[in-house]
Amino acid sequence: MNLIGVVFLGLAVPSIFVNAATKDWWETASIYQIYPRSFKDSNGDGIGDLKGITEMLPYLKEIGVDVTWLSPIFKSPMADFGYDISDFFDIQPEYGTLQDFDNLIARAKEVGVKVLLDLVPNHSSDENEWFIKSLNKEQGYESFYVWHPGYPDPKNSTNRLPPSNWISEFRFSAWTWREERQEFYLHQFLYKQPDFNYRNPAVVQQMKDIMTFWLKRGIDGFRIDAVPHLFEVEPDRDGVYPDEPLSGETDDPNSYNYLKHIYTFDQPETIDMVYQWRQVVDDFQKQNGGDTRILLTEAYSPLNVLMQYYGNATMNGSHIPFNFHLITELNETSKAPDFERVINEWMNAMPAGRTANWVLGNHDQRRVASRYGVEKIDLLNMLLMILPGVAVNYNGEEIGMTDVWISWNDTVDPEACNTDPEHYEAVSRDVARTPFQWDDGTDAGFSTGSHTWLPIGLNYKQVNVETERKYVRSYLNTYKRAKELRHNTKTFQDGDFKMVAINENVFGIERSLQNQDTFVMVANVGSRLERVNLGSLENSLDVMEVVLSSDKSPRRIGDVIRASEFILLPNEALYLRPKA
Ligand SMILES: *[C@@H]1O[C@H](CO)[C@@H](O)[C@H](O)[C@H]1NC(C)=O
Ligand SMILES: *[C@@H]1O[C@H](CO)[C@@H](O)[C@H](O)[C@H]1NC(C)=O
Ligand SMILES: *[C@@H]1O[C@H](CO)[C@@H](O)[C@H](O)[C@H]1NC(C)=O
Ligand SMILES: *[C@@H]1O[C@H](CO)[C@@H](O)[C@H](O)[C@H]1NC(C)=O
Ligand SMILES: *[C@@H]1O[C@H](CO)[C@@H](O)[C@H](O)[C@H]1NC(C)=O
Ligand SMILES: CC(=O)N[C@H]1CO[C@H](CO)[C@@H](O)[C@@H]1O
Ligand SMILES: [Ca+2]
Ligand SMILES: [Ca+2]
Repeated sequence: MNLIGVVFLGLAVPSIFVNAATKDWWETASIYQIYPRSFKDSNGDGIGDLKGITEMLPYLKEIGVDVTWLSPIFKSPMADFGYDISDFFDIQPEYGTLQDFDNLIARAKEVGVKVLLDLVPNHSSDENEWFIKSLNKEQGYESFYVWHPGYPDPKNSTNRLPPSNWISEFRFSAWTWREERQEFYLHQFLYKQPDFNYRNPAVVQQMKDIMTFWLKRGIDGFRIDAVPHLFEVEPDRDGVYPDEPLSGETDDPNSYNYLKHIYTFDQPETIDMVYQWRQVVDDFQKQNGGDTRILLTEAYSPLNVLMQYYGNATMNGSHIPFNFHLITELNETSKAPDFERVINEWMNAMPAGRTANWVLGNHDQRRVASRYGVEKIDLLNMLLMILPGVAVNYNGEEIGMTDVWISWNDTVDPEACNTDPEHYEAVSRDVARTPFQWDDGTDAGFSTGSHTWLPIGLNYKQVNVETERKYVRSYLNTYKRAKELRHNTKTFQDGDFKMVAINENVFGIERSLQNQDTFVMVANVGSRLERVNLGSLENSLDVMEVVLSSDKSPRRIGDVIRASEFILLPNEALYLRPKA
């Protein structure tokens, strides 16, 4: 061996070693959102619960989930299905007890799945004792929420006008009058969800205490809800809140989109709050040991704002500022250059040393199979698994569940109920919240009861876990196989990333790592046959072997293609590697 060889070897070994040592568990994690009300009902009341989740934890392991986040399970009048919390320290009785929760955590540790809880810091329920105390101006709680007397109505002496023109996300004024206190309170969501006053240090401390309480019960971190809504602009010296300007987007004065939310959304103080919460989880780990506890933050904000969530030179922030661009920027009409642009945009915007993440769906969005079309289910799951960083799925995506049509009578989502029978379908989130489809039996195996809280999807006889386990090329098995590659292949975890639009309809992704197999994903998002040449991806060799193929592909694992010329069918997606 010559000297150069020795030098290279000497450099290469430590760099691989360092790389392996610096990737923390969460940096390549697969995250799976469970909507507890719809996952598994253990007692036949038609509502999912904690015992149901506990029973199904081995399933999460089966499909390669590292960590699950549970939508809120705290005590709540359920005006917004748990996003209106009346007691942050207890479990909603329909879902179980604190004991059931502890059992869930214990079982999750046995199975090897981590658990995150959904922190809803922006607001509580109006039935929360803190709100009642604030309403009565009890000492220490006077300014726990945002109160204002509003203004006399010149046209009607018994009426008061709200402090500003602000509108709730769920329509109508964001201010509601309370006779008891002779003041309005602010609610950026339902009137049942009064906003906390984050300019009050007692509120900030209260939220940190909530976090510590659940960390002590053994959870691995939090998904934090509706972060951009935390702060509103401060009133001026005369106590006046400024009106928001009209957006010009709609004529409907009760619609949230009627205004430009320059005073109630993405206020600069929000970023610092996220950094403070990071400190809470970091401190907890320092004091108690164990794996890193993580923060996921929900914000539908512009890219430059999202990047600040990660942290700055002196402070760390959210481990995972949710990247919703696969939801908000792409859909069934998107072309290959759109995919390339949207995905590379995030990669290029990320500050050095941070971890990418990709969210395919959640409880507030139509299902991915309905947004992109059922023929792209495999393609999108394969895309998610080969992208670098953290992959986030919503329960049901792995089996290809679709939106379920819900009649006006069956509609329960408050965002939809605040509209009318003509308009509810445009905003209803019920369609993606129907019970999980476990098998082809009664209530799709979700429940044994005679009634479920939302109807079961009509396609449950075909689209369910038990049936899909039996077919090699089911959505579920393709998902599992993609997950296995992601988990067990160093290139998927640490490899460099390159994405190109090969033409209008075909994109290619290459993951490569020194001394390891290169993997390529190629996909046709268009509706006709495409003749493909992978030449624009540097490391592809000419003869490649199929490692995984979507349901729309005639190719099987082990089939060989010539990278310089092959045909892709519409919606066909392949994982390839150089043929040994
Ligand atoms: C004046 O305001 C009160 C309280 O909002 C309302 O009940 C009443 O109907 C109003 N009167 C008129 C004439 O609009
Ligand atoms: C990082 O953020 C913190 C909290 O907002 C701020 O105090 C600090 O000045 C920032 N540091 C840099 C280098 O921007
Ligand atoms: C941020 O977190 C990383 C990973 O835990 C750590 O290495 C780094 O020192 C932290 N940075 C700051 C500014 O605290
Ligand atoms: C679908 O995505 C494309 C770009 O990817 C965009 O131009 C178009 O407006 C989107 N359509 C909808 C209905 O969101
Ligand atoms: C909806 O409910 C109303 C009142 O219960 C009933 O009269 C009506 O027939 C129902 N409509 C449908 C489509 O089920
Ligand atoms: C996008 C969004 O608004 N997500 C959640 C934000 O908080 C509200 C109220 O808590 C929830 O209803 C949403 O699901
Ligand atoms: Ca139940
Ligand atoms: Ca707020």
